[in-house]
Amino acid sequence: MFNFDSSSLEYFSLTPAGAITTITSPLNVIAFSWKGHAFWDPNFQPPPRAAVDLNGNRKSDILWRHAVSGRNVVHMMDGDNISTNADISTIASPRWQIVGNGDYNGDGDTDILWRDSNTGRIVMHLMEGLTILSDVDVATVSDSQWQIVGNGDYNGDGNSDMFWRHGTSGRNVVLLMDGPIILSNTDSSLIVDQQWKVVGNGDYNGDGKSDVLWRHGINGRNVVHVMDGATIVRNTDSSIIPSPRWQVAGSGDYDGDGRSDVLWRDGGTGRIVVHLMDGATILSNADAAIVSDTQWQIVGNGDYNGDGKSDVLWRHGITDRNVMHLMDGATIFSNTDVSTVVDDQWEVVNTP
Ligand SMILES: [Ca+2]
Ligand SMILES: [Ca+2]
Ligand SMILES: [Ca+2]
Ligand SMILES: [Ca+2]
Repeated sequence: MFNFDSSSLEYFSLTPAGAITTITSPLNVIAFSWKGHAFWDPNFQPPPRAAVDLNGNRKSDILWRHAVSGRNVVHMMDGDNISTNADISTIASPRWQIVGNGDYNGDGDTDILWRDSNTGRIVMHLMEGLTILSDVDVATVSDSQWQIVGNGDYNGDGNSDMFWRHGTSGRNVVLLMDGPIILSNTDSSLIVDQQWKVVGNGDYNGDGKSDVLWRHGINGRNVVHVMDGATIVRNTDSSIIPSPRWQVAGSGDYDGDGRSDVLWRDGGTGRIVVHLMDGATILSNADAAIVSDTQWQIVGNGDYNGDGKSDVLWRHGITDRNVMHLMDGATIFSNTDVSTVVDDQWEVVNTP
């Protein structure tokens, strides 16, 4: 019926009543679309998922928790604009802490993982926008030495998983998840030296599976474990940054090449440096800014404007201003006040 040859591209549109109109398209347009969804574009790639994206529109949102009232509020973001500001739940007991924000069931909407710090009970809230679709027990991990240090998708099946580290034994365990169901629970490594800390979870080599960035608190070695589920495929030194003043303040894909990068901050001078990564290799090392007032803290790394590049959310400890840096690699192309949330008991949830 339709002839999509390269010399005379055609597309059609559907009216609400279903009538089809064919149109011979000019060059360089998407062949046809329906309800905003493009079809027949051989170059079409869905945009990457964004961190902390409760409504699945590929733009990160901001999840706030109030330490006293227990209110949990979402700021749905469209770049530096708050498009929706709404309560999602109230969980008054301060024992309940958010320990993970991942898309555990792979439906595109970020879910919320809670842990009762007394009993170790773990509960998952599967989210759809502002709605808690289900509230399910996952497990009880009563030994509080077990901490979740990562919520990446380590096996690349589209469902976020959990990376646990034990604070005395040094065991590191990957739980592969399907929603609240633990598909597998496997020891990944034993790293007894507690100076080794997980400081980043991202897909540093761009194979669709989250990897783990380790930093040693004394010798300053930074090591990337390229992961395939619980298996360490490669274990490679990336850099040595001995000064403990330098800390990883963010891990996201700041230049949008499909590989996670690392944002460093010197806690003394406030210098911000972005390492664009390819696995353990630092492709580029560029200064982004100097934010010398250490009351400014990075509280979020997500793609808030949906351009495929991670951005940075700052909160000031005294003025309570919240400022967004929209990023393109190490370049801050927009620096805008998002809001002022004056009550210091409000904290941006920023899980590993
Ligand atoms: Ca997974
Ligand atoms: Ca990877
Ligand atoms: Ca990148
Ligand atoms: Ca962005």
